[in-house]
Amino acid sequence: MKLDVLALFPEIIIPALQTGILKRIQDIGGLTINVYNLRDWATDRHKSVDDYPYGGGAGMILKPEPLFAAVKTLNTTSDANVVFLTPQGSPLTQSLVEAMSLETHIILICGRYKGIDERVRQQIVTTEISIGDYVLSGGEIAALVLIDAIGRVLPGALGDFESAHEDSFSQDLLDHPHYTRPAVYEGMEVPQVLLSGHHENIKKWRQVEALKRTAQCRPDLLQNLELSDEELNILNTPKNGS
Ligand code: 6GU
Repeated sequence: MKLDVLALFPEIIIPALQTGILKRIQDIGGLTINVYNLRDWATDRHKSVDDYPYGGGAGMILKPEPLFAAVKTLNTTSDANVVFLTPQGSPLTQSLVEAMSLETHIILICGRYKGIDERVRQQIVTTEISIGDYVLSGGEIAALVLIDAIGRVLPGALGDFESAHEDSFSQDLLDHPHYTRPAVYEGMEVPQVLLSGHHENIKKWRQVEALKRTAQCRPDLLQNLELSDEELNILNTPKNGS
């Protein structure tokens, strides 16, 4: 996969791409990331990328010319998914991340200021994504969130032991609790079943805990699920539904 990023502050993004799993996936050739400064496509002698909004009001708007020119340069085969990161976009979810991880060329446009000229949205943007219901000062951090989420599900990014299949959300539930040594820490014990070596029981315990935790912390996630009678039973049993 190739990822081109258009940003006004590339320096926010570049260092994060050189660490951990994002570095590994690039090193093994699973992902090529280029970060560009939108200002390089500015057309006037002041290198301006923004201008005042027609009709007045507070805040500046990203001008159309640099964005049209940049996307024309980068989208050579005209088949890229041109993604605009904006609080007005569709919410980013793990299923959207997984769908995007199958694409071959993504261009990320990081917004700044009040927004972008509507003609850019209509003519060249193919997908609009928000990373949550709050406002960031720019799309760079949102782009990093998206790049990280995509990068880690690409083949080879995670080792066998950290496989993405067991992630939180991989079965539309939050993750179950985890424990490591010692078995007793300051009087607090690790649940006995995890020490039992009984794989079936451990699996069952984890499923129950994931379900309970989801019911407690994110009941909204359960609305979208078809729960089995057994699962409903677990949630309706007072000792479980704690
Ligand atoms: Cl993608 N951009 C900005 N500026 N703010 C956001 C966002 C994106 N997603 C949530 N808030």
